[in-house]
Amino acid sequence: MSKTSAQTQIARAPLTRQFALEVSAGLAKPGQKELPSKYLYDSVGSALFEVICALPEYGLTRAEERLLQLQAREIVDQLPRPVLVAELGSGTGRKTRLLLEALARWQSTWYHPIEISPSALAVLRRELRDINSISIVGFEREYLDGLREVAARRATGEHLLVLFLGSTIGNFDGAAGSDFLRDLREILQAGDSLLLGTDMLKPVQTLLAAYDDSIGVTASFNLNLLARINRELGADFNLQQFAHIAIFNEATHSVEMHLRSRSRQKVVIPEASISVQFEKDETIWTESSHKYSHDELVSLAHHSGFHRQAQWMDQSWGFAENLWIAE
Ligand code: AVI
Repeated sequence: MSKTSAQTQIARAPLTRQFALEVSAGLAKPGQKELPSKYLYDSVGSALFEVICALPEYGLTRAEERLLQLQAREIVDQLPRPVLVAELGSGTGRKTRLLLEALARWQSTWYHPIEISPSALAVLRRELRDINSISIVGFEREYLDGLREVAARRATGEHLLVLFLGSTIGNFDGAAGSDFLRDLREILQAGDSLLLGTDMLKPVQTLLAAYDDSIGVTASFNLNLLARINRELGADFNLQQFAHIAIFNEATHSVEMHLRSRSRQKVVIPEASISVQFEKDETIWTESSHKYSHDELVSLAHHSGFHRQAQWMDQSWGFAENLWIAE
């Protein structure tokens, strides 16, 4: 083994350990088994997510791109100056570029993507390096830890703009979304801004098609989580024995992705030191994607300590870009 690969393995060990612990806790849960949705995004899952964004049934990403194409200048013109930009989760940079180019018209800007994946940060640096007047310094951290670092770097009089695009906030389960926004607000100073992308409630049929597309990309994205457990934790999930399902939970206004066991079966996960029994039709809950109403956004802003400055809506899909100011 080369020195570099030995070092990489040592660095990866705690991450694998954490993955094993969370897999074991989720699958040993009494009642509904579950797996954390953040583990959908290894390199295969991230590539599949890119394909999902291009699917005709999944209008969310295109809607947000349309909005930013039309409104980036107007959004940026509402911000206090000078402004420092932090982004939670970096994506491919396509949407961010529109905002940074609009900002570059009137100031040179520090841009800090915060992202736990080093490869995603590297892609972003490459994609955005040609924008004049933008200096990029990324942080390989959990969202709020990274944001604390950015906040600590601001110069006196400089405002902070936090970008949280793509309705990623909708993937926080239950109250975790509003708790997260409250914690985020605590890091900000009054007058700082948050640009929050939110996917809106829409007909159930449209939602179910978006999360269970006709060529099975979302199914592969979901099943890849079991394949990842096989690859990284030595498990023996037979992928043919699980089916992807998407359901709309009327009580929580969320689309849920599950993996349904097609038969009664046992799966062994050596690196997590467990074996798991599945009944026929029992499911593993892998992701929630919350869909927002106007009234909910009003109360979410209020309860997390923000004033709603402006909102831009893509009516054809139902997606909102919300500009909130810390009170
Ligand atoms: C990243 N996130 C906003 C996506 C969503 O729509 O909730 C993840 C996704 N899951 C299945 N399709 C897309």
